[in-house]
Amino acid sequence: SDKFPELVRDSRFGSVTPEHVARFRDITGDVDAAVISAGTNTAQELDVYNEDWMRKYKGRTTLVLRPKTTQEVSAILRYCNEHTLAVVPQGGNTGLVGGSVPVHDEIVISTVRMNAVRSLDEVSGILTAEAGCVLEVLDLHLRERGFCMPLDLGAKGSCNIGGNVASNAGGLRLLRYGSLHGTVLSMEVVLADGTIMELGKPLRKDNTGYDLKQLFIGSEGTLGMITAVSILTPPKSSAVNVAMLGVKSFAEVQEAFRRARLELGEILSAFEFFDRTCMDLVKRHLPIREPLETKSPFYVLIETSGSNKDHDDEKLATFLERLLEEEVVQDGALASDTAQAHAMWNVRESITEACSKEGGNFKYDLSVPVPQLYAIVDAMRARLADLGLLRSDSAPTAPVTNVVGFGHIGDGNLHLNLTTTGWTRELNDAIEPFVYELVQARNGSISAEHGLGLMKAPYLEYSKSPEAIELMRRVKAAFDPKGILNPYKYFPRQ
Ligand code: FAD
Ligand code: 2HG
Ligand code: ZN
Repeated sequence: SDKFPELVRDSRFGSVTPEHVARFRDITGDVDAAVISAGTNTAQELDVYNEDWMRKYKGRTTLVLRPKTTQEVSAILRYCNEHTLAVVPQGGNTGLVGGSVPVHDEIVISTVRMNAVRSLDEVSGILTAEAGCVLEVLDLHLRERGFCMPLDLGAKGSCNIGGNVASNAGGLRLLRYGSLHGTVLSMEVVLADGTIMELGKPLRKDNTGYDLKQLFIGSEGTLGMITAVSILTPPKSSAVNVAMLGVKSFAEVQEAFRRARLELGEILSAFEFFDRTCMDLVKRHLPIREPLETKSPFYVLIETSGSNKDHDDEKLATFLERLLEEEVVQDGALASDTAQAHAMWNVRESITEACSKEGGNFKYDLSVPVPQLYAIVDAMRARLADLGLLRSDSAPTAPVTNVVGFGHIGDGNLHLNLTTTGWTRELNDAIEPFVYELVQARNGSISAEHGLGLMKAPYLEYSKSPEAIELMRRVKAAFDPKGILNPYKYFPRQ
């Protein structure tokens, strides 16, 4: 299909036989929920695991295993390794780089049935949960006990904590609580040969040797299966305020950010931006009303979290007044209650879904120095217009219908999205590697948070030196000598 880079199946890998399936049924106690196979289930039931969230990538597995325990994962992997059967670890299957679905007939090992909370230390806030726990379920579990998850993302209703850690998800709270490299304290993993390991300890401090768990954060299923995670969770804030601003230019988005850091200080917990086209798409596809009266070229969403409502209210109101007075912003509104705060967040969190409703999506999540972030969007628009590929009055049938920019300003992370009439090679070649060249020229990262997966594997060299890639290959070989874990992804093809 046009959607895929043409990848030849690696002939070293075995194919699934009825004997293999019978063995997996033994391992999982022959529970119906544990084995989904072509022999027993429909193609649609398999499609759920074969096809990614964007419907851009589709594999051809005939077998999905959904183990319940770490011991089952261990027995499955030991067997797969012995028989050189390739596997894809999968959580909520919300990944955006084609990493969570098979390319050919790799066996999917899903964590969705491993969803127990093992413990919460209510003094330190250390939570230990199995990999298949849904992020939002964990957040609610914690909130009832006075804590919250240190990460939040639009996919929270279906992504799994194991998938979050495997993809080193960033999200909407990173500005405040930092990345998973800081908050994940330990994890339980199963290596390709079935060895179960505890990496690190559920302690704040542990300086005993190489910190091996860090390698698994962002490893995207290439080093082993993560089966449980211990994570440091902060107390939930008793006062949360949200404001939306409308500004005239990207320069003013930056000025608003500079001022927010200065004037909101320790209570600033999120600073997100999106452009006018994002607002239009969200309104077109979802039952959402625009929170501001004036139409602006750019919008900013600010959240503060603290422990003293009156203090935070006053601080945010004063901040907004000053910015309006000085004409840094042209419009602004404070959410007056939780419902309004949710409505404002809803606009920002719905951009991904709105883009997907427009048709095909090409997604790039990039880091470059903040002052140059939006120049990437402008450069992409200019190139596509030059090539006659960008829809406009003079090109009414061109395949690229929108080019939008949004993202986590506080983290220097741009989401560049193109909505298109489909995924063709011509389009792909017009965009890539052009977009990665723009990033490389600014010493940026071609993947700030979504990872490499299948999509960016060929382009790793735009962000990493040949020496670093070679060392990564040696690490991979040490953990997974037969290369059965998530093949075809992550590394450039040799
Ligand atoms: P999957 O998609 O199932 O898997 C992701 C990768 O991890 C795959 O390579 C898979 O093989 C591997 N993997 C999964 N589970 C395991 C495991 N237990 N052990 C080893 N490897 C495993 N990302 C952000 O960073 N920030 C955002 O703000 C954000 N917002 C999003 C909003 C929407 C609406 C959507 C659809 C996606 C968003 N994402 C975001 C993408 C993001 O990476 C994820 O949603 C999430 O972290 C993936 O979790 P998952 O359980 O769905 O993993
Ligand atoms: C977000 O920040 C996610 O909303 C998804 O990382 C970004 O759809 C995207 O490109
Ligand atoms: Zn994001």
